[in-house]
Amino acid sequence: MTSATDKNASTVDAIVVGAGFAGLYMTHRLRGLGLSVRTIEAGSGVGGTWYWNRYPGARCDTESMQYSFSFSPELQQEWHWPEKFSAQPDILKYANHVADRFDLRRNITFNTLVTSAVYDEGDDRWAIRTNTGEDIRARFCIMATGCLSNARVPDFKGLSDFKGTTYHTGHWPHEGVDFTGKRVAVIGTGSSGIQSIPEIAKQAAHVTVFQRTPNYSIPARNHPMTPDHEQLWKSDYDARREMQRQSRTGIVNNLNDVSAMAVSDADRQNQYTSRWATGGTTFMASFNDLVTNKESNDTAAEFVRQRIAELVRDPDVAARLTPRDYPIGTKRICADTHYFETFNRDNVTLVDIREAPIEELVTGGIVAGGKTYNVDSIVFATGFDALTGALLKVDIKGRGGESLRVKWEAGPRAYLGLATAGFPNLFMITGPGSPSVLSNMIVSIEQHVDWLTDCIGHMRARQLHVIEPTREAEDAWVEHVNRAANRTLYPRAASWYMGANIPGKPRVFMPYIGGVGRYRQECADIAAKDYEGFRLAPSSRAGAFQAAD
Ligand code: NA7
Repeated sequence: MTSATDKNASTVDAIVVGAGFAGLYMTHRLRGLGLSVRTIEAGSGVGGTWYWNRYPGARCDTESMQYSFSFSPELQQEWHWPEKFSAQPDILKYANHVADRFDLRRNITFNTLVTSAVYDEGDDRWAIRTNTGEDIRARFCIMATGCLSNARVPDFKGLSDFKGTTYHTGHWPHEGVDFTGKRVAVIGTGSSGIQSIPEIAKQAAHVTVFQRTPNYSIPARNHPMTPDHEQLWKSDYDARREMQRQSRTGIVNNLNDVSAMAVSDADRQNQYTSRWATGGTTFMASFNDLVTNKESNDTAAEFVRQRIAELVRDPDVAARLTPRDYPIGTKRICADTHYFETFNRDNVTLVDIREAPIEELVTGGIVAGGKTYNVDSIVFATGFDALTGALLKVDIKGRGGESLRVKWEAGPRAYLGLATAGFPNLFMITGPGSPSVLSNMIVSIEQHVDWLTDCIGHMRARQLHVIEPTREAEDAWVEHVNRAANRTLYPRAASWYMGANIPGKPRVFMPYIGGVGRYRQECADIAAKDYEGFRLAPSSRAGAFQAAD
């Protein structure tokens, strides 16, 4: 019999890949169910995204009181967040606290990568191999590998010729980096670039920012947590958590549930002005149709463009920082602290690589538009192979040796974004086809983990040991996800939601935009109808589930 405390066990009920928030909570719930669990984590500690992304200025753009677990009333009451929007070190501290408080480390093997997972049809188990040469067998294989965890450095010509230091924001050195006196290039102006550029500019001798696409960003207006705000949430946490679960994005954002076109120009301007003054990405909740109606969207986009023109002193630089060719919100909107103002500093230069493309990297720097920019360091804030990248990094083979990489060649296909036909007992937490990155990740993680825990509990109670979606149910779900996306403006942007940042990746809108509340209901309905769209098979032998201690 395998013990839940034995992290060296080679046969377990469930293997969880990843010890970020999804992996931690999944481990906790499976153990609560009495299953033996092994959790395999590439890093040397817990926290996932918040373990890896340690770049200067890294901060969550969902408010702290909402970006935290709800499953333990004690945890949510006792934890104190120091700021309105949490900085990465505080979120990592919280992840570590959760791991300790619920004694999860005893299940986790750190510094280990899962390299392959192969379904053994003879035994109805997954055979998992790690880069340390270990083989583990498990009935359930649960991928808690994160949506933005496969960091990517573009394949620039001459990449290895550069002799200075290079960093990727998603793989930042744990000891930090001192840029004092250095000439630094930052490539990329997504969330990571927008958060790190102001911090790097305070320290470095000079920063040259290489921008491919200008971004819409709203001032975060972060501040220390006020006792009143903390109390407001803590005194009413149950009701507020429920509001999060039923909302569109998993965030209580005071959605102004009216079209931007249904109000007067003055009222519309007041709404934007007030949201801009409050700060944060809930700016997008100013009206209910900003991502579905282009005319409405234009009004919000124009408001932000005007603010950029006010914030940036040099009109040419302001023009280059101004997004014009995609609707606001259709690439992930950013929240910043003095991003646009940073371009007023004497030690910051903007290079628009649409006008002056990066030609190559050379020993001393970057050549763009025929000009050489000599730098000591390059920061790649170039993002991730989002949603599918971390899943497909593992060589996953299902029934008949079918490869997930091959199955998903034309884009991901998953029923509910949770499971995929031909791969029994393989689950993805916040996988493609679920709200995932369009939502407050912790709310979506909890919903998936809870649903899955119920599902596995249901199987155990009925002596069922194999679950797998049907191809028909999966096709219908993928169609539903596509239809939902096509009702919005999202497909109009070349975003990582669409796989557009990776050369050769299929252009498919990957997350489900139907909304967190609606998706939760859809998942609940399917479970209530005896897991409609899934095929469940009985246990081939007695004692299919091992007991944990
Ligand atoms: P993002 O949002 O994917 O941003 C990456 C940035 O890097 C973006 O500005 C890209 O321009 C740019 N990029 C990517 N490839 C290249 C090449 N080849 N040349 C020049 N510039 C390039 O990643 P982040 O890490 O900032 O944020 C990811 C998420 O983490 C964020 O949305 C939050 O959810 C948290 P592009 O826009 O593709 O033209």
